[in-house]
Amino acid sequence: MSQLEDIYQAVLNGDTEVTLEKVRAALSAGVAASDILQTGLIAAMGEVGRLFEEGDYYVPEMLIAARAMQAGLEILKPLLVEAGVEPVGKVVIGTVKGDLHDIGKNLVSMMLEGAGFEVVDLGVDVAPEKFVAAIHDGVDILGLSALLTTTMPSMESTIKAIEEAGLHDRIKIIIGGAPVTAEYAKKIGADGFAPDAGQAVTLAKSLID
Ligand code: B1M
Repeated sequence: MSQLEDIYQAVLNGDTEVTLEKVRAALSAGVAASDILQTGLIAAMGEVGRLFEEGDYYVPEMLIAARAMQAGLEILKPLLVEAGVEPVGKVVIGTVKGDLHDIGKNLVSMMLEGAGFEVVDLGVDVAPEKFVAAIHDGVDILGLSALLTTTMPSMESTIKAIEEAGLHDRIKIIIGGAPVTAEYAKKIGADGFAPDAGQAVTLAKSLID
């Protein structure tokens, strides 16, 4: 089995110790951090989702797989993030109300930090009022993440709350998460959508230029 397959399997088994061991071994053998992320960790979470849909995995299995992935991600973080010297802009980010998924949002935060943005992460299950309260002078971008079709409407209510507070003309709002699309972003009045963490960085940079 290749090193990336070992990592994939360890996450699928929800085995944090083995995930840590295999990620370290792959790095020592010279495997690129980005390959470990995409082909090992992210691919495994995709399979976890598929197994959950098929009824072969339940919430506890999803949760322990997510923990194993996050442990692996912690090792990769310093390698994926090459901190910029001067912040290029400030981003407030969070997973919207009702939604507890944070792996994708954490990845987006990490990549933004790596690209030189200052990031204020409000966490998960963030109510619209909390997003509004976090928009101070100096904030350039608000990032909203949602992984559930049932919490996508929280993105719309958050944008509405930002508009009602008269803050939308001061910031750009970007959204993302597995069920989110560019069409949905347009429909709810967001300024942009990104399908993954890398493209979130490109989008954020283009919006502050
Ligand atoms: Co949940 N879950 N989950 N889950 N979970 C999904 C999302 C699901 C698709 C699984 C499935 O059925 N196949 C399904 C949603 C179905 C739907 O809405 N149509 C689902 C469900 C149903 C649920 C529960 C309702 C299950 C239950 O209780 N019966 C429950 C809801 C809890 C809640 O939130 N209120 C639930 C719970 C959980 C756990 C807690 C067990 C765990 C989360 C742990 C955690 O996050 N700390 C979990 C997990 C792990 C998943 C799957 C398996 C993996 C998600 C993940 O981390 N992916 C997921 C299945 C899947 O997505 N295939 C699933 C890896 C991550 C890197 O990708 O998050 O997509 P992603 O992020 C990407 C992009 O989307 C994008 O960039 C990221 C990096 O490239 N992106 C942005 C994300 N945010 C962005 C923001 C941006 C820009 C880009 O700008 C601001």
